Amino acid sequence: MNERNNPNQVDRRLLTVSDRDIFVTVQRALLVGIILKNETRADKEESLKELTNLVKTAGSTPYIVQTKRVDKIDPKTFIGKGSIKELEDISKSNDIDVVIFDCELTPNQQKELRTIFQCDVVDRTGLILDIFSLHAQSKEASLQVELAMSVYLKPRLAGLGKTLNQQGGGIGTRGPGETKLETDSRLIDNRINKLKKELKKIEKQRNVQSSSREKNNIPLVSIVGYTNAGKSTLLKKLTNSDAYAADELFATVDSLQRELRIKDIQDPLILSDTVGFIQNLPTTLIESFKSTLMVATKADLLVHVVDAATALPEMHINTVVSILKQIDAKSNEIMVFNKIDKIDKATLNQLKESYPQALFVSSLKNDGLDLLKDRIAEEIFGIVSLGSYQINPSKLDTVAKFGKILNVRNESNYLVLELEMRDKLVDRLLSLKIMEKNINGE
Ligand SMILES: Nc1nc2c(ncn2[C@@H]2O[C@H](COP(=O)(O)OP(=O)(O)OP(=O)(O)O)[C@@H](O)[C@H]2O)c(=O)[nH]1
Ligand SMILES: [Mg+2]
Repeated sequence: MNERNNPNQVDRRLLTVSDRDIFVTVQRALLVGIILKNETRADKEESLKELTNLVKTAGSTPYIVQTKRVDKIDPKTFIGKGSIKELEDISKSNDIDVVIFDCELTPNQQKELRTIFQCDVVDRTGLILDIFSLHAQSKEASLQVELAMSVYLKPRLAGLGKTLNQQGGGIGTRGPGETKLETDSRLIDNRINKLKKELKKIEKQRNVQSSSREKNNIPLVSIVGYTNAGKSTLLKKLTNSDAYAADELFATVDSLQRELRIKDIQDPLILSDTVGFIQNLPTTLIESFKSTLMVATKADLLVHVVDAATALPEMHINTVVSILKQIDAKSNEIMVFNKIDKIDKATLNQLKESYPQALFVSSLKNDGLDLLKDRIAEEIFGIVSLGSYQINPSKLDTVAKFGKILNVRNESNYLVLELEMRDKLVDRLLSLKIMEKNINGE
């Protein structure tokens, strides 16, 4: 299992995307949900619940949760004067370390609110970036997060660089892993360019690997879905391998590939796990993680995992569909509702009625996974059908690897085979001229 820093450790208590340097054992967070014009409290409930989980994953304590209605966004402070006064009082009397807004703040709004509250102020994007930075394991993911954070921080640090450098580290200056984030805005551009170059190099290596997979006709199946849906657990169970799974948001920020073997098929498949999606996933992250997300774009098949136990499956599905569109991933998709062990029969039946094409599994309990494997095989290799084909005798072993030979008849210089084989494998062997249709129709 991957080593993961324990967010409960003292030195893990700080949000990285900030320009302050406060050391506290447990960051007490005040969470602010925002209801915009034309939105209802119910609309925002799930988002706020998600924000609470994000804050916990980042290692802070969601101490107080407030919801504010914003009919007209104040360009200077986002929320109106009355709300500011209220939050300021709450923040001071409860010794709040960080105020976290469930929306995107402009750099100026963030700066202004920070001055008013006299504590750290972070928006949803900053919080998500922070979690990505805690969870990045591979070199590529670390560089991608650092790039996203640098792009995010650049306008936020304008004019603050000198002061920060003098403070010498801490929040906002710590990047993923051991990297120290550049805080001098004059130097950020150089760093951004360097990161982009390094990532291009890694992307090139990745392209070499993927073209060798393509040359060898090894199909790629990519698991996609909302964060915490159970993607890594599913990959682990399907391939009997190790993948880090945890009840955290964005537990996986790297892409992981494993070989998947399907009964009766000699050809392996590559199954890939990847970073989860969330509503309002920061565009800077999508940009920076493009090469990781390419795995979904290049896939021959997408396995879209949905948490069956979530309150809003439709919202999760729509979010995933819209991000897949953004990254131009348009392969066929199997929708898989996971965690059915957590829901009652009535809910399960309701989901089955609403999504008749979907599969319903519990990765944890190994329930429904064989059916899923069959469906993957069907999508990739087609259905099994019976046929009669002619081959050169030297090709018998090769053909036997792809299907079940029921009968062999020896003709003067060729063999006639009766065989059961999946459609797409038949097409492949025909196009490679390894076998041809038995024209006598026997
Ligand atoms: N009850 C139940 N829990 C599950 C099931 N599958 C996964 N989980 C749990 O759900 C949590 C998230 O699982 P992961 O596999 O890490 O989810 P993920 O989609 O990879 O999440 P991210 O990488 O964070 O996007 C873990 O605590 C798993 O143990 C399931 O079928 N049933
Ligand atoms: Mg995962």
